[in-house]
This record gives sequence, structure tokens and C-alpha cells, in this order.
Amino acid sequence: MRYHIGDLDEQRLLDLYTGMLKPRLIEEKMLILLRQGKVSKWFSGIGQEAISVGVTQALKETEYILPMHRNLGVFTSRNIPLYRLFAQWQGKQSGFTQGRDRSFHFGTQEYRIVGMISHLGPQLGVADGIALADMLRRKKRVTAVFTGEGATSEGDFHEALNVASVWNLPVLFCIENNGYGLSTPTNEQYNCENLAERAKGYGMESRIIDGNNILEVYTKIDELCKAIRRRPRPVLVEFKTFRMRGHEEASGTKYVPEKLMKEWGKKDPIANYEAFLLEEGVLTPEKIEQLKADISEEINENLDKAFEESPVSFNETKELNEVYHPFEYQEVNPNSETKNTRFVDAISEGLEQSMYRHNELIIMGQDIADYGGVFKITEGFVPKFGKSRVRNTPICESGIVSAAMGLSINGMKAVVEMQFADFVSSGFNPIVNYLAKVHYRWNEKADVVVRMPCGGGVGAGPFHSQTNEAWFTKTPGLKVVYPSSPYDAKGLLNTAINDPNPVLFFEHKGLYRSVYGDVPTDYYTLPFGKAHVVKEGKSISIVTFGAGVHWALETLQKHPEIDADLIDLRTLQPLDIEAVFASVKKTGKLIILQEDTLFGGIASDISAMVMEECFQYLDAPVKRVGSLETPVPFAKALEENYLPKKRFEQVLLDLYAY
Ligand SMILES: Cc1ncc(C[n+]2csc(CCOP(=O)(O)OP(=O)(O)O)c2C)c(N)n1
Repeated sequence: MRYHIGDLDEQRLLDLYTGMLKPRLIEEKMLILLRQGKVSKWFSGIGQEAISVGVTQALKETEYILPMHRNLGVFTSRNIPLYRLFAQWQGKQSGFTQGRDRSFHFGTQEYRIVGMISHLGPQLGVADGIALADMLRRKKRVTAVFTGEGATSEGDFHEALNVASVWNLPVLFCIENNGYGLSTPTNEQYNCENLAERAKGYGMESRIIDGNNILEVYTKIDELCKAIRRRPRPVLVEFKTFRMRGHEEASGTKYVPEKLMKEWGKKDPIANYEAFLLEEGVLTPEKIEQLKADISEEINENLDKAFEESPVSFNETKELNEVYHPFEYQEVNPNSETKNTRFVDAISEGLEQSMYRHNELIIMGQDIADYGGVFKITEGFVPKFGKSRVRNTPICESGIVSAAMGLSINGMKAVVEMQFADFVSSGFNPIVNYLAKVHYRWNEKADVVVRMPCGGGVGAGPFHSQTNEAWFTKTPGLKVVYPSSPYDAKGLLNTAINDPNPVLFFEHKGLYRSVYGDVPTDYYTLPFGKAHVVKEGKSISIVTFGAGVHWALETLQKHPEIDADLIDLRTLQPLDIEAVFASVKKTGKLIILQEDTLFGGIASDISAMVMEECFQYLDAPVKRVGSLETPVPFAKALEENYLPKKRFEQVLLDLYAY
């Protein structure tokens, strides 16, 4: 291995050595603890330390770094007290997740580290968002993100690189090519010589770096970081290295040819560098012994401290209270001046007024800039807020939701417009795994609203008509809002944007241009978790939301004899179940109407809760009405009978007469 000192001073040469020694010695200790059953799982980075350490030392402490599961050297290079790392791996309180997540699955704002989620790929898009925030604030900073070569086959890799290139974001994409993705060798993962070549296709620069040569890693990355800070742009770096141990310790390395192990064993980044520094007279055998002894002492002291700490205890209230970031709802009352406004315009108005209110609110979505979005909600926004805040995106929902998460991590707010709610399936992973879980896991907020133009009755077929709120009401950590009137839509959207938690905001597109209502012209907010009693009655409770409210009103107009309480839920998470209980206690009969198919939907849960809590008040079985258990059909005759409106009338009459 050839080492070029260049203009590095002796202190740096030593820092790079001790920087690598520390994670190596920690790992050696972990392997012993693992055999003793004192640590549950371990992903080894032995042999890859030069990459984590070289990159982290080249970054400034204010710059974010997004490591993966083999990057212990990132954490140690940022000088995290070791007992906190050990406590994290033991699931203890002074770790970073209070026992809620394991190993390297955490982030810490204090050290500007954003840890991975297991799904690997979303990490790359998160880096885009962090870098975007830096760029918009004109901060000359680099964001570095890691991936294994295995995860480069995920769509997220492509999406993140493409977005970074199109937006010219200062992201250093670091591929650690260590030969295997679990047991799969590179020739079964991709079919090109070097992954770095992919950069060309994205219109981006790239480098190939010997990942086992610490001086090469540090010098080249330092140079690149300086260049990126001067002229922000993304760069893809492929580090050639090798995984010297199993995917994780239990899985072994039987499938790795002995020859490869021997070959790469000779390239050990620490042994070679140590020999070089000895030759150069920077290190002496005594100095090495001293450094090792000092680090071992630090490890042992910190381990003792972590082992002494008692295991976390379970407190149900605490667990439940920490799923969401605290949010103090601020009521802003509407002015008295109102205007008869369409549903679509109320949303647009809310969004526009929120943009004025929050200088660091960014809207992202397909065709939303000059074109104004397919439903024209953001029409006219670009002249007012500029294209840096109203951002057209490539077609890559997962990458953009991840980028929104990154904006939030870096202190901004984001609204992501799904062109149609159906397409959220392409961004499902970061929503349900990243945004939803981030607060519970490491106390970070996901200040993101995903706008969801949804719903049927518009002859748009199976992929442009779904109302998929049940995909999200199931997931702790998300809030789900589903207004039915222009007044609610504007006030609830403003609250959704104020709320630092991830909110799925459903907008029924059938209501966009058909429903009008009086809407205050100024900014105002409405609280989550408060149902609206649309109409009061004594003999039957109708609970619904979205388009269902309008179907119920039409049906009641046809049957004025039915004295119904009509409850519009407005938000599904949080759910105002108390309003439902109060109504059922008064009327003794409940019918729940939802547009979605029934199985697994919110109506089923409401029904179950009412059975459990209000059984003695019921005079009839609870009824649920929803769409047919099929995909949403296209032709009018099919869709009309798919949707629950007609069936609702009959079930209502039957229940009323029960
Ligand atoms: C979406 C997803 N699929 C599969 C896995 C299981 N898994 C975890 S790590 C891994 C291999 C990753 O290989 P690579 O990206 O090369 O990183 P390395 O482990 O080699 O450092 C696999 C298959 C996962 N965590 N997430």
C-alpha cells in the first residue's frame, strides 16, 4: 500500500491512526462480549475503518453525516462518549433511543449524526433534504451519506442521486463497496465494473478511492469537501474495500473464498498504516502500546458504566406519550370576513397563507411550480415564493418524502404534494418507517405534511381513485386528517403545517370543485381530534368523513323523517371517539359510512370501540357501510355501484326502522 503524506501534519497523521484504532479496539471487545452473550447483535466494520474515520475527519463538526451499520468509526470520530454507545447497544436509557431501537439505528442532533433505518435506501434521500436546507440558507456545507454497494440496487439510491444532481445539492454520496451484500457477491448484484460509473448517468462527478488507505481517503475527501463547499454539487464516491467478517456475527463467512480473505487481510487499513507510521518515525512501538492502553482503559471504564446502568423500565404512559413530538395547538381565530369559497381554493389559500407565515416552509411535488399542480392548488405560487420554495420534483415519491424528512431534520418544514393519493405507495416506505417512527426512536421530529388528493366518483379507475387513509391510520406516529368542507380544509391544513409531526392530509378531489362554503379570508387554525356535529338529532347516529358527509347529507335531505345526529370526524388520527360515544349514548343506533372498502378500515375500529364501550346503550347492531371489496372500477355503472352511497340509503333506512 502506498501512502502519500502530502501536506498533512504529524498531528493529523496521528489522529487518523488513533481514529481507526478506537473503533477496532471497541469491536474486538464487542466480539468477546458477543460470545459471552452480553451483546445481542453485531455488524462488524473491521477492515473498513479507514472510510468512516477518513470521511468524518474531513468533515466539519457542523456538517451532517449519515452513517450505516458498519460505520462505528463515524460515531467514535464525532467523540460520542463511549458509555452512551454501549448503553445504546444494550438498550439502556443513556443510549440514544431509550431502549426503543438497537445497534446503529439512531441519530443525534448533538453530534450531527443521522442514523439509518433498516431499509437502507431512504437514508440517501434524507441526505438530499438536509443538503437542500443548507443550500437554501446559503450555508456552504457538505452532507455526507453512506451506503453499502448492496443498497445501491434499491430505487432509493437512484432517486436520491437523481434529485441531488437535478437540484445540484452538496451531498457526498459514499458507497462502501465491500464485496458482499449479506451473502450475495457483487457480480450477482450489479452488472458493471465500477459503481462510480453510474454517476455519469446522473450527470454527476465521481471518484474511486482505495477505502483501505486512510491517507488516500482523508486527503481526497478533504479536497472534495473543500471543492463542494466552494461550489455546491453532489459527488459520488466509490470506496473499494472488503467485508472481513460475516454480514453480522452470527452469519459467518463460509461463502467467501479463502483466497479473497487472505488477499484483503494483507490490506488491513490499520496494520499497514501503523507500519508506515513506524517507518516514518511518527509512531514508536512504545507509543502504540500507550495509545492502545489508553483506549482500552477508556473502553473498559465506559463499559463498566454502561453495565452498571439498570435496564430500562416500562412505563406505558411514557411510551404512549412519546410516539408524537409535543405540539401545543395555537388557536388562531378566523376574522369575520368570509367568502364563498370552493374546497380547492380553500386549500390553496391555507397553503399560501402558511407559506407567508413560515419562511422556511418548502413545498415539493410533481408539476407544482409554474404549472401549478395537476389540480392547480399551487397556481400562482411561484411569483410569490420563488421556485426554491415551490419545487418541481422528478417522479420519485420515495426520494422526495425522504428529502422532506431531511429538511425537517435540518430545521425546515415541508409539504409534499402527491399528484394523486394513489401514488403514495411509491413513497410508502419512508412515510411509515422513517417519518412515523423517528420521534419514538430518537426523539426527532418529522415536520412534514403529505397532501393526498384522493377519492372516487370521478371515473378515474383503480389508480387515480383510491382513498387509502387506512394504510396510514394503522401506523403509530402518523396523523391523518380528512376534511369535508372548505372551512375545515383550510383551518386543518394550517394546523397540519404548524404541527411538527408527520400529517397525511386527505383532500377528496371529487369535492375540489363541487363543494363551496363560507371561509374566513384570513389565516386561522382548527384543532385536530375534534369531530364536527354537522347536524343534531336524537334517533340515529351517522358517523362519517370526507365525501361521506355529503352523501349522508343528501340522503337525509331525501328522508327528512330521519332524525339523525351526523358526525364528521374531520381527523382520523387523532380520532374523536368521545364524540361518537356521546352520540351513540344519546341515539342508541350507529351507522358508520366510509368511502373505502370496509375490511381493515376505520369504520371497523369505530364499530369495535363502540361495542366495547357503549354496548349497553345500543338498541341495534352497529352498521358499517363502505365500498365493494374490489379495486375501484372505471366505468360509471361499475363505479356507482362500487361506491357505498346507494347502499348507505338502504342500510340507514333499515337501521332506522330496527
Ligand atoms: C429493504 C431491505 N431489504 C433487505 C434488508 C436486509 N439486509 C440488511 S443489510 C443487507 C445487506 C446490505 O448490503 P450492503 O448494502 O452492501 O451493505 P453491507 O452490509 O455490505 O455493509 C440486507 C440484505 C434490509 N435491511 N432492507
